Amino acid sequence: SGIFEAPWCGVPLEELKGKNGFDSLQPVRPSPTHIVCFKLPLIDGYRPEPFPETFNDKWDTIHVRMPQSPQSLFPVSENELKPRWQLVKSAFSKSIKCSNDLEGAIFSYNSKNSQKWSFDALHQFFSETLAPEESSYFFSNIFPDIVKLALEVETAFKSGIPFLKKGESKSISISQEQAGILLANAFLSTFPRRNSPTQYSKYPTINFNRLFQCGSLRSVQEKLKCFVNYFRRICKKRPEGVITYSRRHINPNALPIWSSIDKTLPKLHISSEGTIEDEGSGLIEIDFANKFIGGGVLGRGSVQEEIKFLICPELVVARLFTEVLDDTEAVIVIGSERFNSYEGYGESFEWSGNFIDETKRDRWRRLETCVAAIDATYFSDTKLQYNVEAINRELNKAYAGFSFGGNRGSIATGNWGCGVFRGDPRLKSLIQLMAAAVAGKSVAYFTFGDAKLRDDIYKMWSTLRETNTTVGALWKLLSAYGRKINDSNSQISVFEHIYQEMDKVRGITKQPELNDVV
Ligand code: AR6
Repeated sequence: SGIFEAPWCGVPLEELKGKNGFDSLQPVRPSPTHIVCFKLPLIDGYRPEPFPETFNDKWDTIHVRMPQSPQSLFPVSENELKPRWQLVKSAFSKSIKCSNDLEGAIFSYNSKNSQKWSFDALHQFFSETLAPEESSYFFSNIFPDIVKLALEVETAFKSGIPFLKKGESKSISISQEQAGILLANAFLSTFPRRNSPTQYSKYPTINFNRLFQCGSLRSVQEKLKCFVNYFRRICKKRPEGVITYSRRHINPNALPIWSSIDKTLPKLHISSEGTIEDEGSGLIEIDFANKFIGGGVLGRGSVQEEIKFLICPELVVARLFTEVLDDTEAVIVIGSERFNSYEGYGESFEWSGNFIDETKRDRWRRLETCVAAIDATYFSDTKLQYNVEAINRELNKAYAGFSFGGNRGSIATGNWGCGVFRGDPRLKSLIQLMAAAVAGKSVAYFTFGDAKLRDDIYKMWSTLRETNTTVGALWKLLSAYGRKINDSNSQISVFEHIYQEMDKVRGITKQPELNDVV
């Protein structure tokens, strides 16, 4: 390979861009399955205004319990309950000058249970990570605005935010400003009952107190920089756009019958360089998710999903209302903005400055960005991934994340499920191509530096296209491989198996030649 050789194969990326038709992906129209928390139509030159305007508190199991709810009570002594929101307001009416003050304020309205550890990561951030003048700048200039933002939840959400529950297909649209208000509350850890290990065990954590308690990990300090930069930015200039969060549930009887799909694999761009969020931006970006959306973003992890959520903090809002994902479910977020640049990965993750997102907006003022979260299976025993049940599960999951907005758009993906979750990228690339074929979408695949993987997948894809191998035929090859690998001691790889089987079929259709017979 010469030095001028391109790092990619297949169709050029430009050919896959600009075909998403963002307006039609998920229109912003209020309905029983689409809750819109701002007034429509949006008026040019004005920020979105909250909707509804009349107060209608929702304190039940199908709505987020909001911090300002009068029904949220907190024991101040053995036999006295007080509205918790009053405690929050009074905690922040006092001046907060350092992380100890902040810890004290947050503890004043949180149960003893969530105070088991001290906020060591937070203290380290303000005493070591930031320079003294940066810390004092934060507490005098940024923090008061975060408090102000958080307290606006009273006017910004007068009625409930529904949960996106298991089995539902439902969307929530909020303004970016409302997202900021929710995140400011998460930062101050005001969401009631969300720290209890049992009550909301089917939901991700949302209050930041967990992150503040996350020890002395370098990457946690870098996470705090991401959030502080986000708050600095939105407090200085309130964002004016809107975001749609959707949960998609595919009914079992609406799932593809994989063995009988007669489509062939879709167009592919495959590159060993570039990332989903940079080169893939503008496409449907796949989030290599945890079934608890956002994974360890408010804890210790900093791999693909967490990093995406750190550079686009509005994605973290999905944790507030998204119940743990089931096998045929995905979350789609349209319109989230990127605020941060980064370097490194995992333990070496670092905030590397501000990021100005110049993506244009759709007719509902959403940035034309789309993230589709799908959680792969974690394989402690990697052999199990080749079982037909496991393959079907991943096919259906990918299909849930890819098959929206009609037959257009392209998927930006890569080694989904093949890092922390230990999957085989050669199998997973085929699974994703098969799901994209049924969803009618092209694929941009980033191998994250692995040129051999790029070449292997490209060669396989080319062979399957040239032979017009259908998704159904490929599914049969894969399930035969699953049986072979589990019933025998065969060490053959999935790609070798496919080539061998295809050669056998060719051998049958070909007229046998003399030396073949001998
Ligand atoms: N662009 C393209 N490819 C990437 C990128 C990127 N930005 N980042 C990583 N990769 P992993 P999983 C490649 O381990 O196995 C989280 O905690 C790289 O080759 O993040 O599905 C979630 O919350 C990497 O090894 O995804 C889940 O709990 C591979 O993608 C869990 O991890 C897989 O990235 C999911 O683990």
